[in-house]
Amino acid sequence: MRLDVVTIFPEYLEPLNVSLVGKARARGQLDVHVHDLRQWTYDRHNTVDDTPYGGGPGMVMKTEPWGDCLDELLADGYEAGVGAPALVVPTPSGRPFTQELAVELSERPWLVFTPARYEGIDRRVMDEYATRMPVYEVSIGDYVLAGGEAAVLVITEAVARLLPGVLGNAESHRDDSFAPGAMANLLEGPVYTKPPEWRGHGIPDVLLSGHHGKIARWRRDEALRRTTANRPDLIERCDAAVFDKKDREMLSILGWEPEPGGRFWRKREAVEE
Ligand code: JDK
Repeated sequence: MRLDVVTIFPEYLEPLNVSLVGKARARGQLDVHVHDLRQWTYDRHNTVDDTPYGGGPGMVMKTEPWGDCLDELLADGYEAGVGAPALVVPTPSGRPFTQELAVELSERPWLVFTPARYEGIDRRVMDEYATRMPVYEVSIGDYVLAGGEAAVLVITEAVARLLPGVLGNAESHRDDSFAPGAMANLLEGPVYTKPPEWRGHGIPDVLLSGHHGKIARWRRDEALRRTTANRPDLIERCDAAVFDKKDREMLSILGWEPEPGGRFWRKREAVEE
């Protein structure tokens, strides 16, 4: 897979040389090109921003450097025969970045990222490139970053680990918690390793029992417990059909009640407010 990143802070993308993504690059599984947008400015001050039409606070990134840069690198990739590009634009107003979208992006041969600064990029740039290729405007979460670079690192890491041969067998992602079509999208429970006793904290006995059925049940109960505490929306969203008899027992203990509609509902206890 080829990745191009266009930014005014190329050094912000240095983490792409480290760990999983860095190794995928070194192995030739990822072909990453980071570009400095200011190379496509032609004035003395390398201007990339200007004041917003209609007024208001902040500055907006100008069309011309983005257009000239993207035209050049798209021509370069087409010449190299990379395949169909897609544009990925981090923005707080984008569609949520999910595991499902990570899977979709991982199936494309070529992603071009345009992390912006200031208040974002003049709309006409996305309108122009949307006539030539898929444009994904994505948000990595409901908080406001100072720019799109950190979002590119997040998206790249989530996508790269899905590429064939990037993750070893030991860390296979077949049962990722958020994998689309997972039996139920539950959070994972806690994990433990040696030593068996640390600062007075032991390991739950069941994990030392060697009883695989009981271990699987315990893990599932812990997953239900954690999901209830941290992401009750994931339980509310589940079709009740994904829960077996033992799940239902645990859900009942956790305060969930089955609804006629085939979902679970939990009255929030006053003590949690
Ligand atoms: C790319 C610039 C900063 C700051 C306007 C937005 C409501 C108005 C942009 N998931 C996520 N969070 N943040 C980003 C992201 C921020 C970016 C850029 C991505 C480029 N910024 C910025 C303020 C605004 N403001 C919130 C009020 C827009 C992605």
